[in-house]
Amino acid sequence: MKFDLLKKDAQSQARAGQITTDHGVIETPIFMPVGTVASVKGVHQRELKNDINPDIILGNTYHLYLRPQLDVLEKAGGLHKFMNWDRNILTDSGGYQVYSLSGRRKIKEEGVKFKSHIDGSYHFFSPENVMEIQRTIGADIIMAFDECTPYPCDYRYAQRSMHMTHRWLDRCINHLETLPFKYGYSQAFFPIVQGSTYKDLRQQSAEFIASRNAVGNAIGGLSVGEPAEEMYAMTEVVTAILPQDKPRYLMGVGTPANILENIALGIDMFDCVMPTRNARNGMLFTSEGFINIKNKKWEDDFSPVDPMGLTYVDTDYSKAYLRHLFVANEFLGKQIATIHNLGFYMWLVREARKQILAGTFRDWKEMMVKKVTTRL
Ligand code: PRF
Repeated sequence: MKFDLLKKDAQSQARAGQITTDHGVIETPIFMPVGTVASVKGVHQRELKNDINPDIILGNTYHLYLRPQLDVLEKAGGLHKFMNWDRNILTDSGGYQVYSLSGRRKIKEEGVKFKSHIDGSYHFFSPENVMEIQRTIGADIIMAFDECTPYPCDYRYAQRSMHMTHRWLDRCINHLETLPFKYGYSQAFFPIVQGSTYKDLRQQSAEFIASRNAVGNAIGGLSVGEPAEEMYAMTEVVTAILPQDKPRYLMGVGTPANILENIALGIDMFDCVMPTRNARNGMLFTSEGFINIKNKKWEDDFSPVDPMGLTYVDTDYSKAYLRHLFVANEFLGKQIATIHNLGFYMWLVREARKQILAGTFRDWKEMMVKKVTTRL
């Protein structure tokens, strides 16, 4: 994997860059649509590629390990072939999903014993077996196995957890060295900064992670319920320490405003279920603000879903029609809303990149944050 930093904004920490892997180029800042179980929910790969057009999508180790399971993925020749997606994929390590999804879990130095949310069976994740699992899934970027602390989190717990995440990181690195690539292309490995909402822990963690000299670095443990201002404060502390010449990935973030603010703080990569999950609940993001399409006020509004026309669904359908689909609980409503929201998120990061390259990012960002936080 290669990262070229193309431009640094003069009035903020924002950056425009380019990541190159064996599955192609990723222009940064980037938003990665979430395809948890080898599917971006409700979206055909053809639409994903032709209409939404992301350079990279995300999959989850936790889910794919439980279903369809590794033997199927291995027989398929890896996740790209299995799901018919020939661009980049990143897999999260399960270091977040075991805490947020699995019924019962027990965290020890050795690893985490957890109960499947599907059938209640027990499983064990360690830094070592999670590296093996991610080799078999075969994403282009794979993540360290970490512990994502909850919010709020007392200082002692956050400190102990951070040190364990650091020890787990070295176990991931040592074990990866013994594991060859499986499918003829390489995989980049990103470690994850933790440290909850404590500035000194975040500093320590960022220094530790930077010292391991990985090709890219991630920030975890944020967007777990803390106020946005605390998230931004932590991002700022960490990006000041992480190397400039490596991409920075802020995991599980966020709203359009969160993304813009974190781009301004030097983040290059984002993922979040918000555009897809909220779409299925009838919430649409637009460049003028967000709307609840189920609202009665759209009942006879025959204007396009979004006059910007970022994706074909925006102009092929009216708000009144889309509202009807939601009220009638038709699949098609969720599908249209998902394509729309992903189209908007992709536009947002692409436009941010253009503004960074043009030297106009900060003023544009200030204006956009006001718009995207408006309820229409
Ligand atoms: N760790 C991992 N994945 C994550 C997170 C984390 O802390 C978060 C936190 N927002 C989202 N996804 N491994």
